[in-house]
Amino acid sequence: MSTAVETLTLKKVTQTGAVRHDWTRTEVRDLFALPFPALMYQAQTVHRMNFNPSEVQISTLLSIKTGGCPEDCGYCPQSAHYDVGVEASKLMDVKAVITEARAAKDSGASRFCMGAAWRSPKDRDLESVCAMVEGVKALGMETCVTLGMLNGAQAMRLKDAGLDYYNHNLDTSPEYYSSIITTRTYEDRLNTLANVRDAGINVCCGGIVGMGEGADDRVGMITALATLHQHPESVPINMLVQVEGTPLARGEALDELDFVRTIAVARITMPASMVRLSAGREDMSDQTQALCFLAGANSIFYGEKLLTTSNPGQNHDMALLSRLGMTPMKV
Ligand code: SAM
Ligand code: DTB
Ligand code: SF4
Repeated sequence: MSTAVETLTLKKVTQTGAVRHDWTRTEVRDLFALPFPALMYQAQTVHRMNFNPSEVQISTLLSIKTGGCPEDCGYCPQSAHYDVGVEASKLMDVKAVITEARAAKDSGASRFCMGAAWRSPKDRDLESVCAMVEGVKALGMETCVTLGMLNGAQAMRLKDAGLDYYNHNLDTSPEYYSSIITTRTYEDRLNTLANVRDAGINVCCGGIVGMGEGADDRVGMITALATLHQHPESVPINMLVQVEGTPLARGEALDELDFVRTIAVARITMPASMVRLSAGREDMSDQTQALCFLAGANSIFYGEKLLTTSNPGQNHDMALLSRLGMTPMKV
């Protein structure tokens, strides 16, 4: 891209500081194509207009219902379609969940995210999840759940229980989606997101990078997220964790700089959203993670486990933040 175009794009993004919902694929493609220093400069500029760049929001994840999922998401160790060795479990007991949340709070997490391997929740299970949300909120933590597809009434029920965030990812571009998942559509995903939004719950929605997608699929994914009527308040960008037994276990690893670029473009196009450096940190060097923070990531999952796979240890993460002079964000 020429310097003139570069400067023009920068002006458009940073002079207004505006949150735009009319991003075109061409504009997003142009951002991805910027020379790395120009891209990082734009991302940093936008980041600093909206956030303290030294602060990182910390969320802890707990799998409240593991495995045995009827969906066939090609990346997921919890799908019943693949032989991964993840043992399917029942929905956890409410008290046990609250004990875990208290421990997460004591270790410094401000948000507790509960994930269930469901296509969509049954009404009786939803009542138990609502009790978990109420209990975790009573500890003074923010709550997030990810339970699969929701209808309008289910979203309203979660809102009544006091839920702060619902995680539901678009995962990739509309075009690549059916290569990864066949048991539901992009449209299904968008419908759930609309139900969550209509219920007044904050949206946590992002995707995965490194699933064998093309560069234009990353453009398509970010464009889909950045053109939602309201941007997700939280945008998790996951690096695929290749799990043996899943169809995506043996794909070619992605250039980590392309992952950093994806974070930067998410930051620029969704300037007021929290961008989460999500799954995949264990396979990343501290230096790559530092680049992600420079690119505008300001949230991480903290704790030794994600849902079924491992995450860097808490001591390692605290040491990394300290080496970078960064601090956990208070709620
Ligand atoms: N069943 C619910 C759903 O799919 O919406 C909630 C749980 S699901 C595990 C939440 C998200 O985790 C997925 O949308 C995907 O983005 C992410 N995820 C799952 N497996 C992953 C993997 N191996 N690597 C990176 N991200 C993964
Ligand atoms: C998200 O985007 N990433 C988290 C959370 N939302 C629920 C899940 C990552 C799961 C990684 C694979 C596993 O541990 O099973
Ligand atoms: Fe099930 Fe969610 Fe895993 Fe897909 S990503 S298989 S819906 S748990």
